[in-house]
Amino acid sequence: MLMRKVPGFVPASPWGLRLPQKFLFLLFLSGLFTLCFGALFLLPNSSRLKRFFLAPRTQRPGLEAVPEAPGHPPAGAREPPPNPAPAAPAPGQEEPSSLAGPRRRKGWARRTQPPRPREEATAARSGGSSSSGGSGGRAEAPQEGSPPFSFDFHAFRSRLRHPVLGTRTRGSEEPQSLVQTRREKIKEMMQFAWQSYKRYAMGKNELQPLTKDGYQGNMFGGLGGATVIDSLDTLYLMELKEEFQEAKAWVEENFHLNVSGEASLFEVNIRYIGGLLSAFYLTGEEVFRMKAIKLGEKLLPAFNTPTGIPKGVVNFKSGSNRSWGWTTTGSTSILAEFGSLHLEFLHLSELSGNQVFAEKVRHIRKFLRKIDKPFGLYPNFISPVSGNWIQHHVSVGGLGDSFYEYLIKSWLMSAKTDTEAKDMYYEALTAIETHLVNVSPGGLTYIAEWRGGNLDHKMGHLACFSGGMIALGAEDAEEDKRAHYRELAAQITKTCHESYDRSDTKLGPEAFWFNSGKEAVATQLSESYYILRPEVVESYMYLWRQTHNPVYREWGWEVVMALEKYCRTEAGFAGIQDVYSSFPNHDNKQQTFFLAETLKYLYLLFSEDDMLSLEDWVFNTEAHPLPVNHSDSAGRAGGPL
Ligand code: DMJ
Repeated sequence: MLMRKVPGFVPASPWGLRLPQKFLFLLFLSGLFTLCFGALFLLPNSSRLKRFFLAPRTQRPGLEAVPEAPGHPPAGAREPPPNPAPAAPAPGQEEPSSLAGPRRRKGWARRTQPPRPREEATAARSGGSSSSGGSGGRAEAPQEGSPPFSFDFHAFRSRLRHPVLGTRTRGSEEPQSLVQTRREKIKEMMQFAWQSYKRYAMGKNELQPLTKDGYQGNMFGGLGGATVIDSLDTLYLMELKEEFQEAKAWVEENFHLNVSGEASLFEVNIRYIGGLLSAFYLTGEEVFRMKAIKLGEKLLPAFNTPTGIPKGVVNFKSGSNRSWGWTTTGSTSILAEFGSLHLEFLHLSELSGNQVFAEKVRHIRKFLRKIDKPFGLYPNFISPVSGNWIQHHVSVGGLGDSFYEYLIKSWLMSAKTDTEAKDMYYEALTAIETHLVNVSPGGLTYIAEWRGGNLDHKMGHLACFSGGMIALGAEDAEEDKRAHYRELAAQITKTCHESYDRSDTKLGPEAFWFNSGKEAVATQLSESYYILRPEVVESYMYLWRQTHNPVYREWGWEVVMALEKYCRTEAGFAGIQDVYSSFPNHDNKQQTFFLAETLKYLYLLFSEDDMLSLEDWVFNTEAHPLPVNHSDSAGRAGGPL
């Protein structure tokens, strides 16, 4: 309001306003401002104005001060390694993932997502598919206008409690102890296995050491290099730097995902996705993260079933799925297969920002939680269509094994927050102990197999991982059960050692029985083979870490000696057809899990406990280390884990 000057009147302000008028004017102005600003909140989400005014919060303060990540870089790399800009796809190479993060800026990738409006967050969580698990399909790209996702590798590394490779592995002035000499021997075996593969079979899935060529197989949908992917983290861990660089270069240049065959959901997940995830978490190299996510997307059609329980086989070309033909009526899903996705899929969500992966496995968990279980046991087969159990065959060995493993490891990987997994694990273990665990007349504890109430008094080599699993889970059991579980783990591991010790080669058979006066031995030739499997040395490693009883290192060394004597050939390691023969025939296959698991667990058995500390890492069922979801110092958790 304009005031005329009146003689003798002293204006109340330089603008000539009286006090009440000034008050009214300010009131009007503030009302106008409130109205305009408030209107911004009523605009649609995509409004540019809204984004302009409500600027995204960028990185958390203080991240720049995080010190360099500890660890031991591979040859020619710094740690943390630089962030190479993603290369353009070579001709014939796949396009980048729809979930690909942005080209990384200088320094480590950072979690730069601003808080998002509720409806955008919901869309991202559902990944554009129904949450029932019945729709599957491709994970959605981030919504237009939503900020690009990036993973804060540096912050992740700063939250680890121990250096990845431990504190006492480098530059030690100590004289070579027996333990160090033995560890070096295992490293040499890995080097030999890798170099043989590289020489005769590079890029193929497995080495055939007798014919000195490669084997492609049909389990991986046309993907190649299973041995490369399965070896990455073992090479890194053993500081075989040149070899690691060879493997990494192959992944960068030759690991193509535009394949069109039929693949095993389980095998691709535990070997390829697991191997790539570990390689990323160990090195921060973007190529591993990107390939893991893109491959994870290719697995999603397996979940297109009425129940959301995935089928075992996915067709990479058509996106169709099917069950293994050999299962009952050819339409059955296998507990160990659909129950061993949880760890990797949570990490796929963690590293992509897309919740579709986590939703798929959480749905499986909920489904299994609710469904009736005979005597609390989980049968090995279920219909992904009706959701009913098929047959009542229960086993802690093949077909069931890693389902139980993933329950306790989900609990541990969640930094002990996933109480559902914990409860399911201990309930299942109680049922197993009640119905399956037996002691032989000779005093050997074993886990039998259950067929609708009848027991097969046999244990598969695969079931020998359970000593390690029960030891791992013992510490979080109810207090009055801890000692009992430690003892159970030790007894089962001792039985598995007996199955090795009672053979001529000191290697264990594929299955061993406890009947007709026989104990811990195979009863027929068809079960007498050994294919470089890891489960027994896996349990030695966990039992060693828990007890530091030197017997586990002695037993591990017996295996090393036997591998050298009976499985080493001129061109790599091979399985043997009869562990009870002093001159066994070889099987012409150097399994990928020999490099991923057997040699890794042996190496860890002769290393310090803080190398891949169990406080920081869980091993997937192919022995690929995945990090525990530690909160940062401000209590912020890492994401969906
Ligand atoms: C590996 O591929 C995995 O450990 C899987 O869980 C079952 N066993 C083989 C090795 O024996």
